[in-house]
Amino acid sequence: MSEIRNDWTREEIASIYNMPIMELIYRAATVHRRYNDPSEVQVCTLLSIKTGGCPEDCAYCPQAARYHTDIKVHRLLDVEEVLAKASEAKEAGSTRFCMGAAWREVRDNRDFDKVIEMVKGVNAMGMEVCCTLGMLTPEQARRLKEAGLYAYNHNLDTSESYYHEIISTRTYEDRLDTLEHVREANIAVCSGGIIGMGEGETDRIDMLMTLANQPSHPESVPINALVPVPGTPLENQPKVPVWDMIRMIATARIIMPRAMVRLSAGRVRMSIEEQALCFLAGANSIFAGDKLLTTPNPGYIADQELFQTLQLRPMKAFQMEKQVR
Ligand code: SAM
Ligand code: DTB
Ligand code: SF4
Repeated sequence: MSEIRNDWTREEIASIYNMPIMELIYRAATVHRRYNDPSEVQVCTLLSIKTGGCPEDCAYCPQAARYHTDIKVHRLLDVEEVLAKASEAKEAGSTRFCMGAAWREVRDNRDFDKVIEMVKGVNAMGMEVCCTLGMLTPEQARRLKEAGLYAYNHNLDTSESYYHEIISTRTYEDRLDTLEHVREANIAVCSGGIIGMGEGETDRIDMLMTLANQPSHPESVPINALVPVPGTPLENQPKVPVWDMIRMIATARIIMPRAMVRLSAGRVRMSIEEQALCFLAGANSIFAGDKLLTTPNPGYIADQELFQTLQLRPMKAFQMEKQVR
């Protein structure tokens, strides 16, 4: 049941997702142990290098210019400032540093030149460097790779059929095209989604199917619980039940056994016990630091307690390179 496959059917994934929860956690934990060291968790730090003012209309996003949210908008940070933050993150134990920009797509301008310098600088510190900058052309992906980019985050967010309910300013096909450009440049793909946006179970299953049936599995799969931000169209969405997060994580783990499954946005509303169930179900990566891009995240102290209580160890950098598929 747990070999690496890219031909999962909707029915197979649905029957995994809907398994009795105890059985599901047990099966996912079993797959996790076969392919990964369950005591290791990758610690990544996020930094918003350009915040707000985005022309897109993603219904969940506080950074879309058209919604009135209470965020501190700023233009692209300077290279030195970003490298100083990366060095702080390294000191605090992060092995991956991910820089996010509120762009629809990358443009070939001076800002992109600056991002290239940031990538070179973080790479030189010995951290895995990741970016999430919106859509990329094949040439831009190659340029990032040359600068030392390790991974690129570009989420599918939801199923193809629910996508237009959430975003109207681009298509699912646009997303898949960028993922292809990233893959072809030999950059590790980081792609996942968000739950709690009013989608149905079949949308969640379809999204996982699309991810698992890519030509190769994403190296990492972030599972985000919607952080409802006042001023966005999804501000009143109810909290995602932890059991739904566990089902998503466990299913992702079973169908993509070697991927880093990241317990991403939403940890701030979860107890240590709830997060423990997510790790048991196969999550092996988190974002650390008191801020995600614009919203709160458990801080350093809380996560130290989490690691100590659960007796987990932060993973070393570049461990996945051994397993290039
Ligand atoms: N602009 C680029 C893009 O959209 O690809 C990169 C930055 S964007 C903020 C990165 C990801 O953050 C989105 O794809 C989405 O999955 C996640 N995200 C944004 N707002 C969120 C929220 N309120 N709750 C959970 N995840 C969110
Ligand atoms: C991902 O899947 N989650 C992170 C990262 N990739 C870029 C972003 C979460 C953002 C949550 C909302 C915010 O802080 O602005
Ligand atoms: Fe812009 Fe990305 Fe936010 Fe969409 S998710 S509005 S593209 S920053």
